[in-house]
Amino acid sequence: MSLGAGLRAAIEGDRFRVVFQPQYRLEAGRLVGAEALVRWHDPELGDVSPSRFIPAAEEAGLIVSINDIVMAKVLAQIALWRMRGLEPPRISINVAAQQLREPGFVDQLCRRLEQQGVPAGAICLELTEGTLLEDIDGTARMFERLARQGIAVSIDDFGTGYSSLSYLSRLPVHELKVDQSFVQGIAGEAGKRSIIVAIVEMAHALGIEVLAEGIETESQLAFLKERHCEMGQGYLFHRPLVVEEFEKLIPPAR
Ligand code: G
Ligand code: G
Ligand code: MN
Ligand code: NA
Repeated sequence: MSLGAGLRAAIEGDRFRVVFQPQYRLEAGRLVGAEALVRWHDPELGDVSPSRFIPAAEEAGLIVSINDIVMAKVLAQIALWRMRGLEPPRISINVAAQQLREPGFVDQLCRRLEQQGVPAGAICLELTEGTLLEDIDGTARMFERLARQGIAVSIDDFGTGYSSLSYLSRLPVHELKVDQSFVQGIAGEAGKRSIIVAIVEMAHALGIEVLAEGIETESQLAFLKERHCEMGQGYLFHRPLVVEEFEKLIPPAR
């Protein structure tokens, strides 16, 4: 079976699950969020990594459907937590630029939030930088609409794409996610350290917070704290967790 056919069957058969990777404020060590990440177990293919099937889904024109399923699952989960008296931290959801460009995206998202009784501040949308630049004016308009609704936006994999710094000043963005390749180069590569320092300084000059991904060691953490990177996620804290494990980390509501 091809990946594309497998993905179609998985969409039909509701075979996707969502895991949550905790995000921390580095200085205080406090849980401030989580990234929702999709997982796919296929009866024939076994566990397929998103790094394989997300590109395949993009090619097959299925990424919007899959992201939509993830979005629905996350909103339903947040609603369930809130019903049980838990106040989950902000959940970041990966969104394709393609999806953002669909007419009615923001309206539909707001409607779903309302239906589920989930406040806009409970989620954050993660977008990768490359595709946003293709239509900078359209992107700016869309981000402004999201900002008006109180929905935060984060730029994922920052530093790996075109990283035109000037476009950032035109977009209402709340957070930059420093790509893990830079974090993993902290110990050995002066160039990677310099890029992190430059990203943090530039972000702060624009009033944007920074989250580092892929933190695996104490020395990476120490460097990032010293350079005033606000937040982070990575194996040092937790791997992506199934719902039952993640919710144990949510402190009881006051
Ligand atoms: O979780 P993992 O490291 O295997 O993910 C690999 C890549 O797949 C990451 O870049 C991650 O952002 C992406 N990914 C994971 N879940 C989703 C999702 O729900 N939607 C999209 N578009 N990408 C995802
Ligand atoms: O591109 P995106 O930021 O969405 O990718 C997040 C991916 O990175 C997830 O698939 C997650 O499993 C993976 N990841 C998260 N933390 C670490 C880490 O500390 N080390 C490594 N190697 N991968 C990580
Ligand atoms: Mn992401
Ligand atoms: Na990333």
